[in-house]
This record gives sequence, C-alpha cells and structure tokens, in this order.
Amino acid sequence: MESDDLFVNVNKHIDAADERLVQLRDFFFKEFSTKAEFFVKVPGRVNLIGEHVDYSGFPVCPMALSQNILLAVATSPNNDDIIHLKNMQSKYKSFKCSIDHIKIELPKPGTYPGWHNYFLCGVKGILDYIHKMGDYPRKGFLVAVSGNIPPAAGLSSSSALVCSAALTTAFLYDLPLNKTLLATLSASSEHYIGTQGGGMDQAIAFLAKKGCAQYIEFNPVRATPIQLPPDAVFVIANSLAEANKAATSDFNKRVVECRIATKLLAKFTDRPWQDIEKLGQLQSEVLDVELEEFEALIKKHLTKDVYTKDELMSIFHIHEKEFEEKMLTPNTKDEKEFKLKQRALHVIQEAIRVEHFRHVTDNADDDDEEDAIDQMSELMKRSHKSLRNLYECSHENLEELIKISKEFGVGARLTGAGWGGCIVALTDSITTCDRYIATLNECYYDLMPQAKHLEFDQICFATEPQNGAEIFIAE
Ligand code: ADP
Ligand code: NG1
Ligand code: MG
Repeated sequence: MESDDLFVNVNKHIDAADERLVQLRDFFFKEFSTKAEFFVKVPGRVNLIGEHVDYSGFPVCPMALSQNILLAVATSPNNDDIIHLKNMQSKYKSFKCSIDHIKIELPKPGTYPGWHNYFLCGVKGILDYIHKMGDYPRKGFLVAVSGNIPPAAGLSSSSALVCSAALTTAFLYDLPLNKTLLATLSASSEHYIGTQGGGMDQAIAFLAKKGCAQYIEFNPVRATPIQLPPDAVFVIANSLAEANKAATSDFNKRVVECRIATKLLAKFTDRPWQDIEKLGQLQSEVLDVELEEFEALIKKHLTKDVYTKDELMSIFHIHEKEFEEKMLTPNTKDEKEFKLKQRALHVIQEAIRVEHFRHVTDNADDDDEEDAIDQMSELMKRSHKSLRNLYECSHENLEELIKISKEFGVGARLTGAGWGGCIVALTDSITTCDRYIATLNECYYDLMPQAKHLEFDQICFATEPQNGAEIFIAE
C-alpha cells in the first residue's frame, strides 16, 4: 500500500542512512537470532498552543519531532501466540506474554507503570477492535524497541510507544492502515494505563506532515496543516523535572474538574447534564454559542473558587456512589474539592487563543512576518500564564526557564501536560535561536549538576516539523 492522505506510509526499503535503524536491526538479530521483517517509526510531538483542551473537545496545534520510537518486528518463528519485547535501553526490562492474556497493570500511587504496559495498550486496542468484527488467528511476534524521545517530559514518548504498538498489530493482522482510525483507536487504548487524555498525541503521531504544524480537531479526528512563518524557529528546553503522568492523579484531577464544570454549567443552563461530558460539546452542540459567549456563561454561573464534593452532590441531587461513578476516575475517587471556575476559564480562553494563533499563521505574509511572530509569541506567553495561574500545572523549574526566556525576549510556554517536562519557545531567526540556546545553557543548564551527565543537544534544541508514523519493509 502506498502512502496517500489517509493511509500510513509503507516504504519498500529501510533507510540505510538512518544509523539508529541499522543499530536496531542488528540488535534485533542478536537478541532473537532471526531477521526483522519490518520497522515502525512513530514521532514524539511538541504542542505549540492548545494545552489541556483536547479532552474538553477543543482543537490543538502540535507538530511532530525528529525524536521517535523505532520498532523492529518479525512474526514469531515458532508460530506461537507470544509477544516478546526487548528494549535497546537496559533500564527497560524484557517482557513476554500470550496475546490472549494481555494484562495491563495500573500503577500503584506514586509508582511508574512498567514500560511494557504502554506497548500492551496499543496491542489490546487493535485486538479488541478486530475481535468485535469476528474471530482472528492468534499471531505472536518479536519486537525490539529503540527510543530517543525524552521520557516523562511532555513530548509524548508514551503515546509514540502506544501508537507504534497499535500500528505494528494492525499491520500484522492486516487491518487497513487508516490514519484516523489508528489515531482514534490508539487514543482510547492509552486510557488503559489510567490517564484519560484527549487524543492530541495519537492524532499528531499519525497525521503529522513534514514542514508544517497541524490544527487538530476532534470527534471525528481531523488535521489541517498550519504553515508557520518561514523565519520562525521553535526551541524545546527540558526543565529536567520528570513528570510521569500515570504515576499521579494530577492529570485525571484536571479531566474530572473539566467534566464536573461541564455538567454544572449544563445544569445551570437547564440542559440534560447526565449526557454531556465535555465543555466543547456543551458550547458547540448543546448551547450552540460562540467561544466568547461561552466564556461569559462560565463567568456568570461558576462563581465560587472551590466547590466541595458535598455541595456538588446536593446541587446535582445525587448520592456519593453516583457522584463517583458519573464524575470521577478510579484514581480521583477520594477527591473532595474542585476548582471548576479556574479550570473552565483556562480551557475556554486557551481555545480562543488557539483560534487567534491559527488566524495569525493563516494570514501571515512576507511583509508582516515579524508582526506574526510577535503575535504568536504573545499568545504563547498568555497560554503559559494561564497554565500556571488557572490550571496550576507548572513547576518551579519550568518557571525558571520561562523567566530566563522572558528576560531574553522570546515568547515561551510549558508544553504537554506540565508539572515538569519541557517548555517550547518561539524565536524569530536562526541567529536569535542560537543566542537563546546559549543563554539557556549559561543561565540554567550550567547551574544544574544533573545536566552535566546529559548530551546538551538532547535537552535543549531547535526543532522542525516532521512526518507522522511510517513503516519500512526490511530488505
Ligand atoms: P511523556 O508521554 O510526556 O513522555 P509519560 O509519563 O506519559 O510521559 O510516559 C513516559 C513513559 O513512557 C516512561 O516512563 C516509559 O514507561 C515509557 N517510555 C518512553 N520512552 C520509552 C522507550 N524508549 N522505551 C520504553 N518505554 C518508554
Ligand atoms: P503528555 O504531555 O504526553 O502527558 C497529555 C495528554 C494529552 C493532552 C496534554 C495536555 C495523554 C496521552 N496525553 O500529554 O492528550 O491532554 O497532556 O495538553 O494523555
Ligand atoms: Mg504521555
């Protein structure tokens, strides 16, 4: 199958110039004593703007990175039904299980899920889908993994792994490699790990195109290319504070607060709150109002700084069990206080910023490129301020990086879920970019002992938009 707009690109040959691919091919052969049959490549991503809005159904603006997850794969030579996983990094231990006994272990609070669980999410998502269409032959397979996306840094290493597993399974089980189907199935399958993300990471993993960012809409997933001003250079800087999303309830607490805010607004505007889950759904489908009108409704109806579980149960006329079932997730079931006004305001104002960002990029021409970059930078700064103050998902290390960026004069914001991880900054030329990176090195990384053991260009680098997922057939 050749590439077109809808299908994952299946290349006839592996790229022998890609050193990591060649190393992975050799590692695979050494570990499994057989040749890899094909390779899968799925990129990480950086979100330029539109943070914590995807799970409320609003559009986002990510682009794919050159850092990626690579898999080398072969069907099991014994024709058994076992999935064998090996990783080139020894910290990720080998794993195997039967395709019929996939068990995804939810992490205990404060601990990280084993890496193989992310892989199993992708496999399970595809097998469940195939199973619904009828029975299928049990095919085991051998997989070796090489990844260079900094983990737990907001660059979506987890989803690249989930999507690579989903794509591998779909390819082996002869499912049409339709990008939107794979993005949708991968998004819901990553929920098996416990976090209830909105689908941005999996959408860009499949729908990304080299040279442009994407404006991604949801339900159904679709992507429209965003042409960035030619002089714009985006820089990613890792704060080196890790944030493993599945190990805490922070992420799901925000998902839950947005859900309760939606239902409360629905109730206050006399709509059937039981059936409405997302702010975006309430705004566009149910109330059918503009984003600005919706913002005014939030300000009018959600007046309190904190809502307690008891008062919410009383407003909705429901008991504890129903409250937990309808509103909460397993890892937020003991939460007693919710900041609904602040979270909903961030979401709607961020959704408005995304529309402005897109408008600026759509209308930027050569004459006013500088002005376009200024406007984009300003929107990114406001996005960060809102994530810090209203969404409370920043981190002291991120704040330090933002402060240095501000003093240098570039717009920057945290990217990904936050609570650590990376910032993304917008510079107006290669020269500014180089000076900015040198400033970050001097004012931030030079003062961090742990940075001395890391390769600098892996933690702070300029980035250009890359292609989405691909398959390479081994020669
Ligand atoms: P993010 O998606 O922001 O990078 P997450 O906390 O969602 O962060 O996911 C990080 C987890 O993804 C890691 O703890 C690990 O389990 C898994 N992971 C990331 N990269 C790799 C890799 N190269 N090999 C195996 N597992 C990986
Ligand atoms: P990261 O940065 O990968 O943890 C998460 C969610 C996204 C989105 C962003 C915040 C997953 C897999 N990813 O990204 O859907 O909500 O946070 O914008 O849950
Ligand atoms: Mg993740």
